[in-house]
Amino acid sequence: PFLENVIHFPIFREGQATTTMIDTSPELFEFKPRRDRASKLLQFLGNVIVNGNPHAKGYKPTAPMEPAPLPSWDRKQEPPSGTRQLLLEMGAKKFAEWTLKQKRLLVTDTTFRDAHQSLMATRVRSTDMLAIADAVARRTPKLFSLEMWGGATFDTSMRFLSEDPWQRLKSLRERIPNILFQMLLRGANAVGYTSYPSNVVAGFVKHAAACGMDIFRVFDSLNDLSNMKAAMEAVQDTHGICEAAICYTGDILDPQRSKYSLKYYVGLAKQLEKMGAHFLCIKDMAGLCRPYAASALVKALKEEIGIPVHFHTHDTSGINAASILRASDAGCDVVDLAIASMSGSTSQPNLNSVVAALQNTPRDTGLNLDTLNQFSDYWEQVRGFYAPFDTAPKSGSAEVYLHEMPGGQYTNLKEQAASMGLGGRWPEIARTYREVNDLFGDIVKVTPSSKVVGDMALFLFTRGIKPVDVVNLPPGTSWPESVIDMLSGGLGEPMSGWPPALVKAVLGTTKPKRAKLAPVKLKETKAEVAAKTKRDPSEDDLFSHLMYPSVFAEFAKFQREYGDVSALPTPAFFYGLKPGEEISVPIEEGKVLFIKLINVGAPDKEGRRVISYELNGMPREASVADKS
Ligand code: 3PY
Ligand code: ZN
Repeated sequence: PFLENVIHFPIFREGQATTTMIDTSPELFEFKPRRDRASKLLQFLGNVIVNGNPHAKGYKPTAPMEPAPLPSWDRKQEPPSGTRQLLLEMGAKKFAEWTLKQKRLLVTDTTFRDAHQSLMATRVRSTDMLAIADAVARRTPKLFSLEMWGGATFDTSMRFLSEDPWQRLKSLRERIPNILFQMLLRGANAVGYTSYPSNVVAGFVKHAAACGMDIFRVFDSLNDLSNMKAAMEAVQDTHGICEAAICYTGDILDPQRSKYSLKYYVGLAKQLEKMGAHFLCIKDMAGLCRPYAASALVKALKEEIGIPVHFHTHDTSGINAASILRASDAGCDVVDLAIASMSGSTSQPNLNSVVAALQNTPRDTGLNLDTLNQFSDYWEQVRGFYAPFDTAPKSGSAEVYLHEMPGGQYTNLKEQAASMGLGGRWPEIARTYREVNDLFGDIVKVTPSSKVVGDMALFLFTRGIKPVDVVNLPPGTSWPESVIDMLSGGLGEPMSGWPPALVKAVLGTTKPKRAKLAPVKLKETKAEVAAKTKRDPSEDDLFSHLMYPSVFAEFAKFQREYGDVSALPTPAFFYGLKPGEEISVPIEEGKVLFIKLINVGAPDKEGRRVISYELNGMPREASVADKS
């Protein structure tokens, strides 16, 4: 075991070993018995069975959760060629020209990313996407793209699902080789909530493209285009499509709200086209772009810019399918929609119904409605697995025009308020959120700027301070870190700057100076990651660490203890097994573990329980400390 430890020791593997290595590395003498993959999984399951999954909010299903009905697909058929082949043949610029020539309305399916980010706190696990992936590749090859990565999926997958976001990307890519993959990239904030140095953002983009990402939707949370430059340039150095977004807020049809006018958005779009964007996205993250505003905006953009227009919206108000149809009539090239049972409310409008609406019209999408309805049946059942996280409003609400909260934030902030015992006061919190927006000078609100507004709203609400009174408070109030950082310029500059009276109230008279972030030394960082994770870090590990150092360290520790738990069926992962219940877990191509729970023993003197299983027909046990 000593030699085994030495061979796997990162310093030794990197050829950096010296004679002091043995003296300075006591871990070389730790000879823990190595558990095999199956034992690790049984241990994890045992913990969930005895103590519950700490991320399942204590939810206990009242009835067994049946597997979701998988749509059939022809196993002999290779996936037909699709948009990905076109992109790889033509390159991004020619592919954009091809897009402009299409008569049909092109459709992006957001089910794998924004739909569950907005409805179920981003909790959908890879296994539930992989199960339907073969059917998606063969039965909806006419989709323009699948939005399946980025945004909040990167950290939530490690933080709450204990699975590797890079593996999700690579596994889905293998199963779906024909449809473009799309991700949401927060400009200089990449997939995080803070700014990263340009070389980190560029390295992240390059690695994501190498793992199979095709379309990078780049935005900035204050529409500060200088924050998008490095990410856009990095995408332009890959095979991928640089889709630059203008974040939509306010109402272009409202003369009282003149800050965010049609002219403002067209101006931004023109600059982004000049910066080399291949596509332009209208990113309506809160679902504020009302139907007639959508026609006016798309019409103006189609007249003023020469690249395809991609419309992203949310159905929070309940009326945004109409915005999609108006955008389509105005010549929009591509729209974002979600499979029926994963659509509506804070998610995207209903893909199936929009497809039906356009049948036998010049903009018929060419997608098969029967297939989409089968996909919806699958997702309806899967959605039930995530019941404790499924907290989106049941119906559309025009309240969104007051608070202007992004779809992905709404459920999160509501949960946060509920956990502080403020659930019943939501309408007042929503109003405070709006008042904080006005205090900040009426800003674009999307991750991370929306989070800052939310932090401030809760901060003020819980202290009974009215947002208008902030500028009159005495100096020395301890404001939330995120507010101090944003007003110091940490997220860039909003149009027309921060209100001076607010800056003075929060930061005092010292003028904040922000230095440009120095590039990270990637090679040295890799050595740090090796020391932290006790393994030879991959590029995946490096970028996971750079985005979220402590979340990644926790995740790497989890992996050492339990291995890869991503293939466990979701009900077993969150809620464990009942005696007699059996699951199958495909751990690699051609290798399946059949796990049956036989018995949960009584606690011994130390409070440990023996869990008896059958693993592929043979008895196995795990011993678990009962924490109750
Ligand atoms: C994100 O940044 O995660 C978003 O979905 C913004 O709309
Ligand atoms: Zn969105």
